[in-house]
Amino acid sequence: VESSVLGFPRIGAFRELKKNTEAYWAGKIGADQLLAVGKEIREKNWKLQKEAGVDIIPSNDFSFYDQVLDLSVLFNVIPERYTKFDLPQLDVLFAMGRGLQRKATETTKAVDVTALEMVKWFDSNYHYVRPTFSHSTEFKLNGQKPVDEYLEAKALGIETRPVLVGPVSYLYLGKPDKDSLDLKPISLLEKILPVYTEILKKLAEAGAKEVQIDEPTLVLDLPEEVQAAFKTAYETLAKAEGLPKLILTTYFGDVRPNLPAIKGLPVAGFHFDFVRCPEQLDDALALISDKQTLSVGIVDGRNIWKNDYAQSIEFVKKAIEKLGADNVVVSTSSSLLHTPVDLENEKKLDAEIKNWFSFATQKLAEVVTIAKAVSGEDVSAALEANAAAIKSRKESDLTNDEAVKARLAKIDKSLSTRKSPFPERLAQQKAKYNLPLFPTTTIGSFPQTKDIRINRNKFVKGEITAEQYEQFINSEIEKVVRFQEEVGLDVLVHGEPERNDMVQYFGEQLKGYAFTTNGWVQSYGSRYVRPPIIVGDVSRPKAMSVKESVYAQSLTKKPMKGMLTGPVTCLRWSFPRNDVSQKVQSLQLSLALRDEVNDLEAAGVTVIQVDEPAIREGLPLRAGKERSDYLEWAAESFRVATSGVRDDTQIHSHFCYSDLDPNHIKALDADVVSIEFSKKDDPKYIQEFSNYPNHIGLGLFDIHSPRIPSKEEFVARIGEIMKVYPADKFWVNPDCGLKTRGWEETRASLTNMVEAAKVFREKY
Ligand code: THG
Ligand code: ZN
Repeated sequence: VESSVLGFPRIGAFRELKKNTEAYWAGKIGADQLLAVGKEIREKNWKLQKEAGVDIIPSNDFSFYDQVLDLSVLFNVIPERYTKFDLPQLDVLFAMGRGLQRKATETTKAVDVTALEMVKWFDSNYHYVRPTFSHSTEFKLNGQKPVDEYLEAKALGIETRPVLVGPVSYLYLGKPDKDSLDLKPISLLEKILPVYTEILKKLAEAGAKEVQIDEPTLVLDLPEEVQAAFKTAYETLAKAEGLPKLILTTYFGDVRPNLPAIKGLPVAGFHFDFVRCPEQLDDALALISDKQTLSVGIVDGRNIWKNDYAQSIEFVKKAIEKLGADNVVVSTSSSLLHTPVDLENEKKLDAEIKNWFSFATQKLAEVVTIAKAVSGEDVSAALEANAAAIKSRKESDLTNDEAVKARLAKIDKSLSTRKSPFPERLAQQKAKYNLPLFPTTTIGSFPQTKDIRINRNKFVKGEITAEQYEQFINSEIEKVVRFQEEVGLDVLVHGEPERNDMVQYFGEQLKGYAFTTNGWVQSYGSRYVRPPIIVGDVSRPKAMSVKESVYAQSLTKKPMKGMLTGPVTCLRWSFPRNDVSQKVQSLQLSLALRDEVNDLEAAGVTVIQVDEPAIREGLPLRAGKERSDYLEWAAESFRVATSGVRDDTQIHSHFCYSDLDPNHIKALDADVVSIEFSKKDDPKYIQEFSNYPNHIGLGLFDIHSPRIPSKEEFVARIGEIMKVYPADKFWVNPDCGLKTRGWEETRASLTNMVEAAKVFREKY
């Protein structure tokens, strides 16, 4: 039985890709050097997998930004606005991913272009750049990245299996461009198949026997025409001469409802994610014909827990019994992109806990060991060590806290309901804060400067004292407060200089969590996160944010927002336990946060924002009971965290990605919400949100881009929104936190935003 891996992290064991990509953007290194770093990372990854004994090793899983964006560039799905500056292809790619604004020089034109939309990759914390099609899109091959990388591996003596996102998923995950809103991307299927055929043919000519073709949309509820597209796509490809074998690969969920769409497709095999949905095994086995293989995704690509070998071996054996050893492959459930690179680089983890974990590098050995075990090879030493680790975790005192369990059992309606309904709260809040119409605010974070990072590192390393660090943080907070007063914002924030990533920051202060020093995972482009790990029952030993917020409030008469991350987001952006339900983990977090919210109020910080940016990504991928249950416990968790306060305490919340149904947001009963909105071009989204009963800020500018919108641009956008939106409910704010931006851009953008708000105050 062969072993396979669907994709390996491409960031480098020590974030080499980030460091060099950002150096390239800053003009500090040239394209050649960046390309060389990419090549080095690929080589390391391939060799690592080869040495681990993996039989089927992926190629074209590398990307300088995003694998979906790579495909858009490869297929020439490049809106015209990116091509008119004569940029080199690498810069076109980055411009599409992050926008580009650049003054003219003697040799280059001025460039000013916004980024394409960035969206969550299914229910993960990875983001892809959304393909954007218009009637004028003409598919043709731009270069041959997959072939180049295949040949690069081959030159190293390593045979690989190239990975491509498949045609149906690629189209369905895209959207029409502003100028072609009536276009349904899936209608482009016939037009795109020739370029798929062409690139596949080139791969075969280069020597590739097999290609992993990812169709993860198969785990979604699909409209009929999309279901039908699978047959068209794969029958067309099967008819083409000289293509490699295709392994139709799904992950992140349950394919069963879409089985009719892929039954009998002329592909060489299928891959299913049996970590996420072990229940689909029987149906998967029934689907496979005697000429096809089943790739059994059994090593978790989304979490860091050691695989339970005994369980996995038994599972894979069931597949072998039905299909025979030659037709079964042992694999990761999804790409390992979503896991940190190497557990060996964690020097500070408690040894007992560390022995429960497995990062991408360790997972290579896991697929290999399981494949060997089911092939009858003697791996007894590995099996014994594994069984001991699984047992140690199950029986550990570190995971159980009776006090937390008892408190959880007592959650009831009274704990999850505000004292009065919104209209009464609003009246009291109006009287207390006396804000103007079109109140302006920001989402919470301000630029995380080099100086902040340097001081944080010094503190972590013990090079400065806690007192010196606190003084530094306080001086940063004061800077941010003065800045906001100068710019004229109405509701202020302290800027979060003390936090690296908020989820990591709170995770480090909660009991029941473990955290890494180097466990980075790509979130988008050059931005990575270090998810903390929930290992046991969660509680809050002491206040986590009160000191900074109280200090910030002491500096100003304007309202200061306390800033917290909500329970669902803390859960989603951590590696969760797999031994208790998500609901239990979320509610445990909600109790810890409730204490923090109440402490903030008691300390005089009475505007409190509890962010739930990840609430949308947590939504189960399919409609049904699991989804309705999720919506219920997610909302309940938020309300448990925020309902302990007085009516005149104003609860804010924030969501990245406005794809969330306004009705779902309503169930949280926050007084004011802000959502990411600047890249929503379709007016129907504004319409959708206009019935939201409480107050709302639809994000007015993209914080992922260095681009500065002018006052006129803000006025135009607010004007558009005011055509359907009641003025007395509307808040003026950016899309999201400003931590990834520089100070200059921040000052310019916020000044223009505040000026625009003033225009509307005059008008209404
Ligand atoms: N935190 C976490 N996940 C997230 C976000 C977040 N997912 C969605 C959204 N915000 C966008 N993602 C990111 C991820 C990382 C960063 C910004 C937005 C970021 N990372 C720093 C970097 O790569 O330079 C490292 C941060 C650190 O020092 O810890 O800025 O906010 N969990
Ligand atoms: Zn956000």
